[in-house]
Amino acid sequence: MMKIIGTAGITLISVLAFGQDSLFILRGTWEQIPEATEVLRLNATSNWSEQNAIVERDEGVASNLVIVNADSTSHQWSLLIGVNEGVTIGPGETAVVELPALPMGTYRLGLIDGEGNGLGAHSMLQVGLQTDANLDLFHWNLCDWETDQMAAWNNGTEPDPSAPYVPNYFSINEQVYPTTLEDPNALIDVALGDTCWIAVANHGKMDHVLHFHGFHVEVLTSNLQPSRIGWSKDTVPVKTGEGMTLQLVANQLGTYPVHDHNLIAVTNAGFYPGGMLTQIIVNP
Ligand SMILES: [Cu+2]
Repeated sequence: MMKIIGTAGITLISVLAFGQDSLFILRGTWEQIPEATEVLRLNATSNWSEQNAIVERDEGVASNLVIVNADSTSHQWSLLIGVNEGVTIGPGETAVVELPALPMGTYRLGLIDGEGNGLGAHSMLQVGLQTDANLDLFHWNLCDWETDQMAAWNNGTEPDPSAPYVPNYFSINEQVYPTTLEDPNALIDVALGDTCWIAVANHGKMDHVLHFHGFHVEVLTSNLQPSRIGWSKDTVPVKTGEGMTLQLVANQLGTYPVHDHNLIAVTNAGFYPGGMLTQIIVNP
C-alpha cells in the first residue's frame, strides 16, 4: 500500500497509456436527493462529483487501476463485482489493482462493503466500446435508493436486513428526472440515421425493466443474460447486478421517452414524473 501522495507519479504515467486510470473514493453530499445526507462516490479526481466516474479499457488488454480511499473509513473494493473478490482498502490508503483482459462489454465495479455499496460508490467498466469514433456512446448507471437505509449508514448503524425494502428514489447516473435530461450521457441526443450504443449497469437491489418508446434496441452484450444477446426488443429487463450493452439505430425523428416500466421507479419520493426516466431525441 502507498500513501495518497505517492500516487501522483503513477497516475500521470498511466493516464498516458490507458486514459481514466484512478478512482477516488470520496464522501460528499448529493443535491439530487434532499433526504440523503452523505453519500459515497468513485470520482476521477480528488474533486467531489455526485456522479460516479466510468472506466474505459480496450478489449483483451490487461491493465491497472489505482484506487485511492480518501474516505475516513475502510472499504472493500471489487474490480468486477460478482466475479472477483474484494480488496480491503483502509482510510487514506491507495491500492493498485489489476484489471484482467476482458471481452467487449459493460461490467460493474465499485465498493461491496455494506456502507460503500449502500451509499452508492459503484460504477461501470466499459471494455472495447470506444473503438469507433462515428459511434455515439452513452451510459446509464442505474440504481434504486431507500433513504431510510442511507440514513442508517450515515448514523453509523446497519440497516435492518429483515425490514421490507421500499426504495423511494431511482436514478440514472446518480440523477433523477428531470435532471437526467441535463446529463449528456443519460439523454440520448443524436442525428437521424446515427447508430449509438448504451452501456447499462444495474447497481440496485431491484431489476429495472427499460421501456423504449419509438425504437427497438438490440442487446450486444450481457453478463447475466447472455442468451438474450442479439435480441431486439422495445422492453429490456436489466437484472440486479447486470452489465449490458445496447445498440439503438435512430431511424426516425422526434422526442421519445425511455423509462423503467415499474411505475414506482418513475417517481421521486412518490411524486410522478421522476426517477428513472430520460429521453431519446433524434434531430434532422
Ligand atoms: Cu413506456
